[in-house]
Amino acid sequence: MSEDEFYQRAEAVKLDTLSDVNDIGKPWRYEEDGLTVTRTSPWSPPGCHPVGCGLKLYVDDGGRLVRVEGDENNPVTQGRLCPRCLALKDYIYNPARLLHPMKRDPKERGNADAWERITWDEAFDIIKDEYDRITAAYGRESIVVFAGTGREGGTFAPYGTMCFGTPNFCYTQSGYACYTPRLAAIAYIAGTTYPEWDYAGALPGRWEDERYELTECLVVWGKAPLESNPDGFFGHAVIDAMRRGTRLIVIDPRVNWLATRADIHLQLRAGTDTALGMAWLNVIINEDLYDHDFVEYWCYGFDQLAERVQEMPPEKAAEICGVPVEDICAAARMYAQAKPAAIQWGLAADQKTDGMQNGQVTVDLMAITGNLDVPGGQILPGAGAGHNESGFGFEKGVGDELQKKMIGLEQYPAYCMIILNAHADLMLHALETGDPYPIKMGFYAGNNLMSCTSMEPQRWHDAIVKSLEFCIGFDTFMNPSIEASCDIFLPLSTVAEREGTVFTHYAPCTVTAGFMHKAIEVGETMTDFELCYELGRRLRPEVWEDFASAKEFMEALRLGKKEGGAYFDKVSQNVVCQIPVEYYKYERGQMRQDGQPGFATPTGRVELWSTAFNQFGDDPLPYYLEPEFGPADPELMKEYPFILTTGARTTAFFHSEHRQIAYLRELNPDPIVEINPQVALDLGIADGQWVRLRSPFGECVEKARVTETVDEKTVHAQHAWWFPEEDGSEPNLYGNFRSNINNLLPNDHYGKLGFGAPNKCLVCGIDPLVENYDTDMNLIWEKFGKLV
Ligand SMILES: Nc1nc2c(c(=O)[nH]1)N[C@H]1C(S)=C(S)[C@@H](COP(=O)(O)OP(=O)(O)OC[C@H]3O[C@@H](n4cnc5c(=O)[nH]c(N)nc54)[C@H](O)[C@@H]3O)O[C@H]1N2
Ligand SMILES: Nc1nc2c(c(=O)[nH]1)N[C@H]1C(S)=C(S)[C@@H](COP(=O)(O)OP(=O)(O)OC[C@H]3O[C@@H](n4cnc5c(=O)[nH]c(N)nc54)[C@H](O)[C@@H]3O)O[C@H]1N2
Ligand code: SF4
Ligand SMILES: [Mo]
Repeated sequence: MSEDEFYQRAEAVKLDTLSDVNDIGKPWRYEEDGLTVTRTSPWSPPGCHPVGCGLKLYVDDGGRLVRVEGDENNPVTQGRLCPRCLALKDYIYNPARLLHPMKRDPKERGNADAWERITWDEAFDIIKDEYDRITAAYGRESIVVFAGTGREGGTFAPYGTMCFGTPNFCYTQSGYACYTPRLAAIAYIAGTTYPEWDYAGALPGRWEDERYELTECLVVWGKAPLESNPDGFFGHAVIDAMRRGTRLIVIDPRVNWLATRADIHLQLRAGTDTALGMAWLNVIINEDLYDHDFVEYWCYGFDQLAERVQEMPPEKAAEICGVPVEDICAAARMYAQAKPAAIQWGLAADQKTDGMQNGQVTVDLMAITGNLDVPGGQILPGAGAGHNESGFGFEKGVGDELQKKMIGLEQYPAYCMIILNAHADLMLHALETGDPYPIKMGFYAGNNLMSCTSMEPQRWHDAIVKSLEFCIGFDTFMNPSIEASCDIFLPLSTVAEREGTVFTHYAPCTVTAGFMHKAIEVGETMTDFELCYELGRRLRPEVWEDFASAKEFMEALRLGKKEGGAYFDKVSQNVVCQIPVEYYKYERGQMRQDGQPGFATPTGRVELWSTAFNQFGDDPLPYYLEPEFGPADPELMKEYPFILTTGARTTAFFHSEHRQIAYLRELNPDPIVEINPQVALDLGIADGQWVRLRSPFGECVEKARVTETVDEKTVHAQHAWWFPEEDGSEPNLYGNFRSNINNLLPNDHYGKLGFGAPNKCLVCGIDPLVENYDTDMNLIWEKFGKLV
């Protein structure tokens, strides 16, 4: 995409009208009780998805943050905060936080004591020398940017495109098994992007707004929004809606808080959602519960879909999923008969080999029930609102020739092109083997792959340490990946130390646009925008000549304007703005660039028979894949008799972060695995006892919580554990591989289009241990509790 096109698209998202939209609450900064209060809308770091819960930062005369409170003026969050923002002070002033650049001799990688403080200038000089040397010898494609989840750094494509000029910006979770399979499913099937549940977030009158219709039935599917506030969605909106009468269906192998309040809880076997979705389609079609008008005028391939789902009668799904057939039918009827109804589909949809097909059946359900683009159903962005930041600077910074070298582009174009990302599993192979070409330099942009992002983390560790001649970490704290593999460390600013923006739902389906205001200064830190700009213009001045400052770069990329920061300064005073939403856009030609009614697909309709899937060589209709490592292999089940699901979020932590925050660690001191009481009895495991978890790929230890939240077939293990209080040097590496559930999970088991991974549905065995690895909370308080 050219820059001109980019700015046009930014206009399509109505970002240029922000200042006129609305002006909510008190001024952005004011005095109260002798303190300066700054209202802000945080994103990251600390890591969070782009929710931007309204936050007030209280700063004393000495410029120190002394208190945080929720900002009641935010129209969606209304003052509510989770523990991580409440503990912000303990994160910012934590004694383990790193506030200056550092270098280490590459021979000393893995030695936690070998770091040496340097200046920013020295850091930039070293990086420039290494960049010039490595790109001259191996080309820019030999650089990989390790990307993570949707925090600012994690999705910051300009690091790849404009700063280093490499096509290899790479999110390193196998099969890109987070969000993008869902996003790709709707993009290929309906030519739009992630459909969020309409919780009236964008309407000035919120729930009472006359344009809104209360969602009669909400399906929370493989998602735990109260704990995760995922992808820019404020989880408590579910409770707000329930209080108004919304009925709930929860589809989850675990009993989570919402499941206990649901009308129907389908407690299915992990990894079998696609079968369940096909059975819902079967019931809805066979019982004639679908929206005839929508199907007739706006869908393509209905008859083929109707025929395909005959292969999955509810009785068959009941057997596969382990759920009573009458519950499957009752839930499908309840969803289809409610007007409007919505589905909140979560991460579990992606984390299976047939993740794309799971996405496909979900979009099909939303479509044939007529819930797309309607009040109280699923909101969709209008034409051109792709606002694809991942393309920003690609032409100028990378160029067509180098783009073709993106790892995985040839084999998995449906994956690599949708989000301009190198393929995770093929990147691992390139690091291990030098095929198709050597990877020599790395940069961690909000990624801790050895503790969290990546499966078989020892493989990633060994490949990176062996392959990379030079590697840079940019973070708030030291972490195992940086400790093991970096030669330079650069310090990162937190939300309280920075300016910026936060668009809920990653921009296209934004309901609120928030602005971050700088309230304090700590150490010598930079933001992702600042580092990208400062480093980029030193490495490649020709790419950066159009931007006068890091702030102007931020203004251009996020707001589609270039006014030296003046436009940002003006609109950011709003702190938070609602972005107008429109419904039934497909009827009025607002979903397609050419202004014709319908959807932006080749047929102009929602493609239940997908021409895109067909073109990419996959089945155009949904199909269910039985998990490869599961009951389909009875021999395997003898050794590994349980189904392991992993990574359901807790409010205490964001992935591998926050283990140094004593208040948060106190909430969850040890890595927890949930085991059913009957299983505990059979295996002789007591509540609180440590156990070994093992799979054909590896093992780790976690602490048993004996609980009925899981049934007798299922165990659930927390992910992303490491121990910042322990020795950081190799081989201990902060205990990184001891309780790392990703030791048990494989790479290379994705679907036909390159997406999906069995990270929430693998087999595992459990052995009780006599050893006790309990965290000493006194040590945590001593080490991390006294703020500096
Ligand atoms: N506090 C906190 N918030 C976070 C994060 C964090 O680390 N901490 N991470 C962020 C990120 S990157 C993401 S992607 C989101 C994810 O957030 P969500 O989409 O909410 O996903 P999870 O919390 O992983 O899991 C949600 C539910 O899926 C269930 N589940 C497990 N396996 C299956 C299955 O096979 N089928 C079904 N139907 N359900 C299953 C789990 O039991 C759990 O209740 O959260 C984001 N928000
Ligand atoms: N078993 C299992 N594994 C999983 C999951 C699961 O459900 N089960 N979930 C997976 C999912 S969905 C995801 S998205 C990945 C997440 O994986 P990652 O996104 O890699 O998350 P972290 O490992 O926490 O590493 C992120 C690092 O980024 C830093 N950081 C935070 N904010 C910023 C920022 O704004 N800029 C920069 N430069 N750095 C920042 C943090 O301090 C931290 O050290 O994990 C995956 N791993
Ligand atoms: S979800 Fe929690 S950490 Fe994220 S912005 Fe809201 S209160 Fe802060
Ligand atoms: Mo994620």
